[in-house]
Amino acid sequence: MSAAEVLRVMGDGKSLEDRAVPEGLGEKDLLELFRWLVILRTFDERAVALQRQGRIGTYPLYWGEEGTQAGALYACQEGDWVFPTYRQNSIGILRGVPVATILGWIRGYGGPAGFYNPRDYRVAPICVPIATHLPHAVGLAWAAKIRNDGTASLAWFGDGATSEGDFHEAMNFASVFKVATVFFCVNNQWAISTPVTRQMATSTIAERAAAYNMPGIRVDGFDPIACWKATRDALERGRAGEGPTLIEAYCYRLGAHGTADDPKLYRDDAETERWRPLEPVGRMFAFLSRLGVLDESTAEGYQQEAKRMVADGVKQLESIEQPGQDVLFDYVYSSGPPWTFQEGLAELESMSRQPEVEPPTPSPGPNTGDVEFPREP
Ligand SMILES: Cc1ncc(C[n+]2csc(CCOP(=O)(O)OP(=O)(O)O)c2C)c(N)n1
Ligand SMILES: [Mg+2]
Repeated sequence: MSAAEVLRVMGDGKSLEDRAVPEGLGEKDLLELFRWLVILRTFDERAVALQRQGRIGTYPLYWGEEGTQAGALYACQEGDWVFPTYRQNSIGILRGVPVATILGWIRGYGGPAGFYNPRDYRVAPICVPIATHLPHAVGLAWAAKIRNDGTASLAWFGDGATSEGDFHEAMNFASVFKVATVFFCVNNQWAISTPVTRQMATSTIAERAAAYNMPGIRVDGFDPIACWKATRDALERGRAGEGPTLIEAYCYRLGAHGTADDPKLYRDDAETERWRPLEPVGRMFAFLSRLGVLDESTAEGYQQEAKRMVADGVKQLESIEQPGQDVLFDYVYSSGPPWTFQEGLAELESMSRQPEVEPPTPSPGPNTGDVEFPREP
């Protein structure tokens, strides 16, 4: 397959044809994968509503990217580590992280209320700095290779992340040392307001793999089955000692960058509407219905289960006593705080006790356009 070809299994019932379900995915798997999509979608929609109600903080929605998450995770073995970004914030739920913990993280809680122990779930901390988790994913797989324990790692990241040095360093190291890392790039074509055409001079992300002598596979990112297949093949390759793979899941960011963003300011709604019919949840439901694997009532059952799961998580979150600001520092220092710590903390506490002071009104002064710089002594 050339880098420009897009691997796709699910058609759209119109111009895109259905292809055969790849070997290794039975009916039970297809249903479970669909169930995962429904859980992710339900969480995402509820989280946006909670943010609007002021019950959680700014939220990076992923509406439409569920297939890139569930499909890739479903291909992993239990012992494999996954490295999410803010965009895959709730992936841990599919590995048993409580819904309330993820919501607590989005609400800004520290400590156990807003954080899970990554080792318990083999889900690395949700990464907000762009691409910084990629070298970590490679390091983990490198350690596994040295131990020869068969563990692989998978890291999701966006199109924008491919412009970071960490992306290059991780790809280079992984390919030189032939570690079992799957670089799963969700090319949703936007990095906040920067379109992918301003991100790179190549026409695909997959072709950039050639620079590291690793395979670059392009899949339909709205097709969870294609995402599963590409990831399964890449993991097999990694476990066989053949090294890393770059997967480009080509799709489109159907929602805003986050709840604090308004994409109307920088892109045309008409383009978004062209991509919307390809979104994975409705499309997989239609595909599985055409195959005779899924019906309305089973899908409805999944939906009800997911709604209950998220509603219980919200209840649990809101029953937790809100932590104080001192938890901010709980996990910062591995060998105790530095000697300046108490002094800094006292200052912070006194600042938060001070009444708010009205800022002085600036005098208008003559507007000559000249800027006065302080003179050197
Ligand atoms: C190192 C770093 N630089 C800048 C930012 C601010 N920032 C947050 S999200 C984002 C865009 C990332 O786009 P992309 O990698 O395509 O991922 P997407 O948000 O589309 O999932 C930027 C620049 C950051 N979080 N970290
Ligand atoms: Mg992006």
